[in-house]
Amino acid sequence: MSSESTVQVLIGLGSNIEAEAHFTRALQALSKQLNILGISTVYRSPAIGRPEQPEYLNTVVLVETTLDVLELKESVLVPIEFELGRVRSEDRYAARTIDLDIVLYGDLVLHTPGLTIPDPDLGERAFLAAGAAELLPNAILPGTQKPLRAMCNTNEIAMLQIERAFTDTLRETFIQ
Ligand code: PH2
Ligand code: MG
Ligand code: MG
Repeated sequence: MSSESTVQVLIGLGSNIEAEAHFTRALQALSKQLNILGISTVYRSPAIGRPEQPEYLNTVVLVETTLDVLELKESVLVPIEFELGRVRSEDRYAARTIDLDIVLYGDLVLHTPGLTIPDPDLGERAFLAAGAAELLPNAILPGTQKPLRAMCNTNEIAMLQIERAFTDTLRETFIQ
């Protein structure tokens, strides 16, 4: 069931297998189903938990949707991951063609076995906190009274490599 009103949502993208091609394909698929309002800086960083794997590219996108949170995950994000060759394994650190995570969904706070929102990785992963704060610089982290930008650890953000040219290409392609 869809709600009547639109909600602003942050979606985290990650890939460490042919990341540029998979980001482009994922954004093409997302843009057919949602209104893409913004794309954060794309960051390159070592694979957390598996330093022997290829590096990751990560970005965060701001979208607008009328879908409820479970529809967004199950009817949009999971099918795109599947179409793009994502293989689910027991290993939560397995290399991946594309990972699409709901980082924020309006001001929703949700704790279920399958889905936790805001994404708890916001407090752990600099590329997520930086991307989220870049897109919503004045937002409060739902469930807290803290500004979203307070999640950013400036020392860790300084370690991230910025993919300037690819960021610009994605914005030119997908943002009006
Ligand atoms: N996702 C993982 C494991 N490691 N490392 C980086 N740099 N970026 C990710 O998105 C990432 C990761 C699975 O949760
Ligand atoms: Mg993830
Ligand atoms: Mg995921």
